[in-house]
Parts: sequence; C-alpha cells; structure tokens
Amino acid sequence: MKNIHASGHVRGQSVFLDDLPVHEGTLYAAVFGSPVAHGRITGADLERARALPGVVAVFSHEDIPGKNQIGGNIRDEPLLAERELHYIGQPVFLIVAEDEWTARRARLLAGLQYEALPAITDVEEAWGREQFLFPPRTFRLGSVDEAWEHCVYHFEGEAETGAQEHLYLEPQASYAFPAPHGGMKICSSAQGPAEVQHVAARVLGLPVHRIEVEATQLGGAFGGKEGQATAWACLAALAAWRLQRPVKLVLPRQDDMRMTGKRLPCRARFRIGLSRALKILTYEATFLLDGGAAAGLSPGILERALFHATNSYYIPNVRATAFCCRTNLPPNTAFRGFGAPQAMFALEAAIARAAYELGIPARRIQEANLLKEGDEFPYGQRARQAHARQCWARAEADFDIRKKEKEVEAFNHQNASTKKGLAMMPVCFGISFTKTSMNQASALLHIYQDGSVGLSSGAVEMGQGVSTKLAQLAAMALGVQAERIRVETTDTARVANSSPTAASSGADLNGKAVQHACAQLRRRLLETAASILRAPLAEVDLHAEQVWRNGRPTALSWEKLAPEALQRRVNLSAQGYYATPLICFDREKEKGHPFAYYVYGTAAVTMAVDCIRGTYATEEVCIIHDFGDSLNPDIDQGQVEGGVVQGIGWMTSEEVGCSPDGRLLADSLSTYKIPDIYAAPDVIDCRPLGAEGPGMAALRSKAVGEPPLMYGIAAYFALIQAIRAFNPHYRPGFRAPMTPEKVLMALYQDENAAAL
Ligand code: LUZ
Ligand code: MOS
Repeated sequence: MKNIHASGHVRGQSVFLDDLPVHEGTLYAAVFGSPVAHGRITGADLERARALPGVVAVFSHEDIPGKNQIGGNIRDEPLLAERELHYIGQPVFLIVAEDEWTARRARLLAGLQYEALPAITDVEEAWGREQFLFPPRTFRLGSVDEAWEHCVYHFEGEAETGAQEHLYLEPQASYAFPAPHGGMKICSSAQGPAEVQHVAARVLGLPVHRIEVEATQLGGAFGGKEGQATAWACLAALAAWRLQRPVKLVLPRQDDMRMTGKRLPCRARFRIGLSRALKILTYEATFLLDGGAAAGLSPGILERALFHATNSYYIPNVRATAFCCRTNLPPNTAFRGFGAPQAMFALEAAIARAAYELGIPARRIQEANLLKEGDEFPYGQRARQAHARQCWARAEADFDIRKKEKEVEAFNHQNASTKKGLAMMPVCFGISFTKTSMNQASALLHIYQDGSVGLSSGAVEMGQGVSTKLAQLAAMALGVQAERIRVETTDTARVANSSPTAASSGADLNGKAVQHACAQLRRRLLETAASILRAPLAEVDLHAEQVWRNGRPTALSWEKLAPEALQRRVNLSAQGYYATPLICFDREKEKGHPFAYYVYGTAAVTMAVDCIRGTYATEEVCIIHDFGDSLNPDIDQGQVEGGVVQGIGWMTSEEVGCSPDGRLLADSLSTYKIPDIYAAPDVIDCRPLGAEGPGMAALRSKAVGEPPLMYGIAAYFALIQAIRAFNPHYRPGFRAPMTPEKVLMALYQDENAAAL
C-alpha cells in the first residue's frame, strides 16, 4: 500500500497545525527569551511593550494559575523564568497581540534587568564542578580490571560527538482555545499529546479531563517534539486561559533553533583491551552527556546510551558509566537514537583506535566480536534471534566488500588529490521504551453504518507512515480494503494516557492495540454473519469485503453486514489495548530484560575526499537491514534512507557550536548545514536481511524508525580512512562532526600536531 500521505506531501497539500483555519478572535503569541546564559533577574519593564498598539497582554510567571513547572520525572524546569536565567532563549515573558508581527515587534520593546552570572557551557567544566542533573549510573558485566591484565593489546582514548538540531520542516507549533464548560482544547505539534495534556493541566491548575490535546499530522519531529512540544502548548494555553480567547504560538525558525534543545553532545573516555586473536576482552567507557539546563528526557537518554554501549558486539567484561551534566544551554533532548548513537560512536572510535595502532583494518576487529545467539548484554538480557553475524556476512557477500576495498586502495594509489575511504558499521538496537511502564498503547475503532471505519490510536503521524501501517493492519484484520479505514488525528479525548510516539515503537505498540480492537469487532461480526446465514460460527469467514461460508463467497458483503449488525444492536465500536509482555528491568541491580527484541543491520559507507579543498562526498551506502517481515517495504525503505542520511549529517556537516558565553553559533539555515539533495549519497543500496520477524512486532514487521541513523556513523570512519590515505601523519581525535574545515586541517596536519 502506498503511504496515504505521499501525494499530499509531495504536492505541498498536506495540512499542518499552522494551516488549519483559525477561530474568530484568534490572538498570536511571541516568546521573550533570556538574553544571557546565566543570570539573576532584578527587574522588568514591560510598559513599552504593553503600549504598542495591537498588543493585548504580556504574561510572566506570576500569571500562571497552577504550577510553574513543566519538568517530567525531575521537576527542574519552570515554564517561565522566575528569578534565575539558565540559558539564552529561556522563556521569560509571553507577549500576545492581534497579529504575529505585532507580537514579535513588541518583544523588542520588552525590558529585562538582570545581573549576569558565570555560565558553564563546557561539559568537562560541568563535570569538574559536579554539576549533574541527576545521579550517574553504571552498567557492569564480568570484571574489567581483572580482564585488563590478561589482554595482549591495550588502548585508551577519547571520543566526542556534537549536538544535532532536529530541523523538522514544521517548527514547534500550538494553538489553544477555551472549550465549553471550563475546558481548554490545545492543538499541538507533539509526539506525546498525553504528556502535553498532563503538564498543561498542572500549569493551569485544572484536572486533566478539562484539557483536550489533539495532534494532527506533524511535519517531522525526530524526537524534538517528544518532550519539547510541551512548553509552547502550555504557553498558548496559559494565554488562552487568561484571556479566554484562542491563542496561537508557532515558533519562527530562528526562535525554534535558539530556544529548543538538541541531541545531547557527548564526551567519552574509553579503555579497550584485546586478545591476540582480536577478541575484545574488556571495554570501559565513561560518558559525559551534556543535558543542558534541565533534565527533560535525559534520564532515559542516558540509560539508552548505557544499554547500547556495546552495540552489536559481545564483550565479556564491561563497565560503562554515564554522567548527565548541567550546562547553561537549552535543555537537550530526544533525537532519533536517543543516546545510543553517542555510545556506539565511542565504541567504534575505540575499535578504530586499536586498528590503527595495530595496523590492521577495523573491519577485522569488528567482525571478530559480533554478537551471536545467546550472548549476554551488560544489562543481563541475552541476544535471541541474533542476526548480527548474518547481517555482516550478507553485507560482505552481497556487496563484495573485499572487492570494494581493493578498488578503494587502487583508486588511492592512482589519484593524488582525491582519496577514498570505506568503513563498515554494524548496528543492534533494542526495541521498547527503556522505561517498561511506557510500553503500552490503546486504540479505538468505530465501524459506521455504511461499513466505513474510523481508527484512533495513540500514534502520532509525523511523516514516518504510521497511519498507513495502522490502516493496513486494520484492513487485514477486518478483511476489508484499506480505503475503508480512516486514520483519525491523535486526540486525548478519544485515546487516553498514551505514551509518546517514540522509541521506534509507534507501529508496534499501536498496531497491536489496533489488532486487539479489530479482533473484537471481527468476532462480533462473524457471530452476526453466522446468525444471518443460520450457519455454525466455524463455517463463516470474513475477508475481501465479503462473508464466506465454507470457503465460498455468500451474498453477504461487508457493506450489507455492517448496517445489518447495527439493526441487530451489535456494538460496532471497540477499544483495543496492548502492553508488551515479558519485559522488565531492575534499576537497583541494573539488570533485566528491557527490550522486546532487537533490530540488526550492517552498513558499508564509501566517502571520497577532495584533498585540495577538504570537501567530500558520500559515494555509496550499502546496507543489509533486518526489517523482519516488513508491513510496507516502501515506507521502511524510506525510513532507512532518511535515517542514514540524517546520521551522516550528524557525523559530517552538522555543527551546532556555541560561544563561551552560551550563544548558539548555528541558529539559522545559513550556518547549520544538513545534507541537501546534493550532499546525499549518490547510491543507497539497502537490501532486506529476509529473516523472520519476532512475534512481539505487529505481524512480525520490525520497528524501523531509529536504527538506520546509526549506519551514518560509518561516514566518519570512512572519512578518517580517506584522510589517512593522503596524510599518514594524521592523528584522528575522534571528534565528530568531521566538517570540511576540519578535514582540510587534518589533510595537512603535521606529525607533531594535536589529534584532530
Ligand atoms: N523515548 C523514551 C525514547 O521516552 N524512551 C525511550 O526508550 C526512547 N527510545 C528512543 C527514542 N525515544
Ligand atoms: Mo524519539 S528520539 O522521539 O523516538
């Protein structure tokens, strides 16, 4: 089935929050953000802003009727600053006007007096001063120190990955309007409408049932709207509540880039020990994650980093510790991969480091240590249906990696000013929210009297195609054509308490809930059909829009069955519910079985470097990916392509950067460079592994959203290879992103220079 949103998206006809018709009397809001990274508020002068014609109100924290607190598990984040300022762009005032431009102009007239305090913008400094957002955690397996003594090869080093801006096409957006009987309706571009509802209720001081949050489709999210849609929704709701008028708040791109958090940058120190046969016997890593000014989703991100510290490898002795540091930067947040990419990069750096020192290809170490059936992860779960080796072997064979390597070598031999590099990247990504309680979903289905079907679930469509997959699942389960199914918006009044659409689990969890609802409806309709046909239940079946008896079609079509069932007073609505079975985790012991299953894959990336200019191109990306039994190969292929390009961007050109006083250096599209169509790989050849999927995935179709991002890590190591082919003195510092500027410096680095 085609993605039901494809034609709307490519024609620019898809409707997002800011395109919805507005209610009469709608007002527009703009956020006044902190001008300093750290400071104490000493006064405010809002009269000039209030006096501007068209300005309706300027709100501060004093106007919040409920609690000025939007933090999740850790309550450390005010909606509007009270006394202290913690990052540039932190919301301080909300200006509401008759139109957007007036609101933004009034922002320039608002005055804030403050006393500046020293800001911490460096994660090492935060670590040194023990500025932590919450306590560190450590995962352990075997005995690292004992094993270290038995290793033949020992290496230590550092690795670093940068932040990443989500750059969803649709910026953060919310629209709130008072509803009858003291309610509030919020339309929000959010991955988790239930979380927005819950926090908005806290801020407004209302019971949760008085707030309804609806998400239509989102123009991208990538994790950036998992925890961070809340502030803007609460601000719009605050103004709408105080003024009892509709209020819209859509962040201009530059506000969005300045005010919202990014992927957590990470600095890692590692120690890796190998046997003569290149078995990794011991690995120790310490991760310093930069959480920014508030915890947000960082506790989950930190633990997912630890869960993926050994990626697709079996290492018998592991100690991985992660600290989440507090800095004076916007609170960093979820981004496709959720901590796992940061940890995986560190291990690849350790492997690459060992390979260079030993003068062998990294591929040999990678291959010698891949997971096999039954291997234990540092947190106690064992790999089942472990496809790590299969993916690797298929990649080597299908893409003839040896031949490609020889070609790269020959090319480098023949060309003086262009050099190529090839690197491989295995991936093993755990599927389930790491927080066990979040692994639940529900769905609500209505069959209407003409046989058409309305489907609501907790899943938010953000371009990933989950609506299409849910329609497919419902159509299959009910035995009707997918055109009969309308996938509705995601609304807390229809489906309550849903987890955010995140962790690659949207289609899995909501798909199972849809199947559960459909099974109930199907059962009722089969009973109805049996009674109409006066046939035993065992003889009737429902598929292809038809009731069948003993394998032959009857005169009873789906279109006739639905109204007939209604006449007979059969309930044509059903709610389905799913909670992932078996998973558990014990945080005291740091052991358990947190994941329903794993997604595996192997990528090979070839990069070509222009050694005069330092520019580069991704020539080819070859991937064997473990889709299970894909529900929709087109959508899944798209997820792999988008994911790997996004990962390559993170590793290469996407540099956020910040000045020592905490100002983001890349806060617009002229300074932040994501891969465009020209920078995207010339070839992405992604082939399915073809192994059977797990029963824990809907129709054995594995989750696909996040795992492919980590294939992009190979781009960094391919670049390093190419640079070394030109400059044997180059000492890699394993600091991503490897921007063209950095590549150019690396190409001409002399032997005494510091690692780069
Ligand atoms: N969000 C979350 C996630 O709350 N928990 C997770 O485990 C997760 N994993 C990936 C992406 N988002
Ligand atoms: Mo996410 S990083 O919102 O799955």
